[in-house]
Amino acid sequence: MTSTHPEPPCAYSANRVLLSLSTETQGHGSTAAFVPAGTPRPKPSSLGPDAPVTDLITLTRHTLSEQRRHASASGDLTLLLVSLQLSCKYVSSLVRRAGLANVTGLAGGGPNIQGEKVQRLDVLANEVFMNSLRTSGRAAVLVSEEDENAFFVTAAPEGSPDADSRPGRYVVCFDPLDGSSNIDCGVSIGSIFGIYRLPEGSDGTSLERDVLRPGTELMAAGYALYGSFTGLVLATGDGVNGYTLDPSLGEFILTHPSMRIPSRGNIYSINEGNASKWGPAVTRWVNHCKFPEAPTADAEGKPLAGLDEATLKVTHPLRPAGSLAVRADEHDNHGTRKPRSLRYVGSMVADVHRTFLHGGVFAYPADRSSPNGKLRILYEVLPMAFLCEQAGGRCTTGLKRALAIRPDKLHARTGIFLGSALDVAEVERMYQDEENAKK
Ligand code: AFP
Repeated sequence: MTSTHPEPPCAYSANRVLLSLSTETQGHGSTAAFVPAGTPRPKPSSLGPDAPVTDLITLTRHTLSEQRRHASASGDLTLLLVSLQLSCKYVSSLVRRAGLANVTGLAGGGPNIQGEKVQRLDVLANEVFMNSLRTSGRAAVLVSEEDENAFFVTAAPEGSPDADSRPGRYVVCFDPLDGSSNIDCGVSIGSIFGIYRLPEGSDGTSLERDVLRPGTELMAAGYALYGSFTGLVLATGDGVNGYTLDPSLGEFILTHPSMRIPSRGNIYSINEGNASKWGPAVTRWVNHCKFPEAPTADAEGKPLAGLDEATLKVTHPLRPAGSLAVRADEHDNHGTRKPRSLRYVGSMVADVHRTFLHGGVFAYPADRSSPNGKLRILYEVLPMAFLCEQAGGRCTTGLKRALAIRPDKLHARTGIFLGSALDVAEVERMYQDEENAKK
């Protein structure tokens, strides 16, 4: 007899992905995931492989099992992650009801510290994160995109509205709702967070010592994506794992273990409306994504025989004149001469998630009108750079490794290129060529 419900409910499907993975290299969607030997594996039901999976690997179970592998772990990070999970689930549920409940539209009260319009959902998401983190007993300092100043968690007196607040040992920098200008049109949005441990001996009261730190000191980072599904992608220093929210259980289930960014991709992602303000390296990179040209120089940058400036003006009209050569190892889309595809959502989480899965480059470069770029270092760039490197990708400002940047203020910004290691290295070479041409 044919069942009218041949597919098990989604919670079980998610773990079925893991059940079917062997320890060999596996295709998962378009991500080739290598599943290391230590990856937990759900036990099949005694009713056989077609029965729902009864052994669910939730995010909390997974972090607890990771914690057991580190003898020095206190369990505090796991508890902090429980608070962050709750925040993401709550924001996800607000987003899902956004068109029905009274949560969309402008909040009123003027622009935020970034000079951007504040949506009602921005305010609610910020309150959700702040409340769950300040009462977690694990957070020392909270930095939010929505708030001008850092919030130093202290134990508040009994009877006060903050009475549940308890300070801990972690600094959490977060963007509670990234891409919020996309809310009203139903486009994917997300939340981003980065976690530092307080330096040894610190009491968690100094902005310079405790908060304004490079991404190389992050101990964990993650993002939640509110799209066609709600996902949470997390790195705690030992690779990157992806979890999918089962709305019926209210649990994030491990579905994408050990995510790896493909080393090359066929997508470039950038706001082309800013083209008139770009410098030569960005213009050159985008032109060659769109109009891959034959090489004019060998892999070392030495001009190919017979190609002089006059000939190149005709054969390579898009090539900037002078020393910016088109080298044999780049620009022709890795030998295919096919233009790359442009994809740009305008929500960093959605653009980065696609880049993690399908490869290519997501870029928000510095330009003439924004010499420091648009994206904020502490709660956008550094967490994403940490995740990217942990997944085998590369993240640069053009000339510097993004993860090594130390912000000089809470809401400092920088330009970035993030994604497939070989594609990002190509952009870096173009920036280097531009620098060399200036000498
Ligand atoms: P909003 O939260 O104001 O929508 O900004 C989103 C964002 O910071 C980031 O998520 C996007 O990548 C970027 O801005 C998009 O910026 P443009 O609209 O200038 O392309």
